[in-house]
Amino acid sequence: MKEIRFIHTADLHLDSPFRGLGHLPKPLVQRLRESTFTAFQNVIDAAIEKKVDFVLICGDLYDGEDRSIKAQARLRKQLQRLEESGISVFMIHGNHDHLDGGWISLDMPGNVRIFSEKVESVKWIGKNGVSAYVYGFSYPKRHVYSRKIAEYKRVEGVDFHIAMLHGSEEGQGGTHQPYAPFSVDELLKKTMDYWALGHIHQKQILHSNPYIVYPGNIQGRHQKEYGEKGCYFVVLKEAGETEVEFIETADIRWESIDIHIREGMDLTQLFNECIKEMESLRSNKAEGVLCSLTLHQADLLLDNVLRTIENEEFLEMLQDNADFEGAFVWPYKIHATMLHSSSVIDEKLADTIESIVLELKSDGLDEAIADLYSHTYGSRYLDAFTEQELDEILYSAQKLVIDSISRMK
Ligand SMILES: [Mn+2]
Repeated sequence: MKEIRFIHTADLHLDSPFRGLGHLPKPLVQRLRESTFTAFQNVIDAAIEKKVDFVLICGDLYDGEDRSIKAQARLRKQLQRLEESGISVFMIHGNHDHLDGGWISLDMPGNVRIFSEKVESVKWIGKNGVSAYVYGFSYPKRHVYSRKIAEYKRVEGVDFHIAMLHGSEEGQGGTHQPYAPFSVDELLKKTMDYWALGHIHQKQILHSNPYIVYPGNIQGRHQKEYGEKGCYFVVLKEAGETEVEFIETADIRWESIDIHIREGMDLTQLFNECIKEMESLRSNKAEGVLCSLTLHQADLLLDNVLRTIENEEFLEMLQDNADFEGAFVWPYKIHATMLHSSSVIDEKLADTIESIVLELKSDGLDEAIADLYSHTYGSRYLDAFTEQELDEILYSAQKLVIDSISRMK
């Protein structure tokens, strides 16, 4: 039976600067600055190990528009490893690494096909005669708002059809610019066997059979890009059943931990619980984990314990024995939330406020801040709020309302 094996990756953001982390230990900062390269090496290792036919790289290879020479040289080195293993590479450029720049370009090895700004169809023929068309285009400039999807046309005469596209699904909102918009229905109408997407950094399978996939980025660049990061290994089969497997590639993973404080909890208990939760995040691979801790209802702690949290002594206790070689778990921040005292206002009113907060949590808050993200300049600089940050905003709002009412009494 005919089949094709490939790796689908996107949003490498090679040489991301990891700004604003100067307060972290030096060896950790060094490892973070190296992490996009390490993650890409992990992608290439997987491609070689899985003996794939080709690798699809769906845009935003470089983080900066200036495409540092360092990033290009190291990308080339990894692509050469694929060339030595007889693996082809299909590559499109996205909004971060569009074609309209004044940078110096290093030539890529002969196994690499870079798509131009027009939607192209490139024929691929494997060793055993299996054939495919790979479709795609590169961003000619940073902002591409047009419906490029209209230019994708299936060309008959091969076994498989694989389309690459750096763009956003319509109506997703969020913080990503609405570049090269499409709807899932539109993609399905093109009757491709696989849609290899890029642009959205959170991995998502929009459709299966045929698969429409955002692999997400290969390495989280800050706390909002948390959880597993990696690429997809795909086996397309003639009979139609496609297999997809997620492969984690990040060198450092961002995570968060919630600790619920109980009345009478002492310092040792709190410490042990934090350590236990941190250890549960430890990876069995060489991956490091950076975590933030949220202590809920921290005002239930004894005053002298609470003080060690406020003056960061407690965080330093948890950060002891920092070793940033291989796998590690390291807490970089502790956040404490306080249990509000509802005795200052009457119970019924407190319940009403609580239910409004819950309502906002499920729906209204997104709507309330939507204008920020549709703003041309705002959307460029703002990242999406994490669940935790949304909780903090709601908590502060709730506290503000309760405090104001109490003062009126
Ligand atoms: Mn990107």
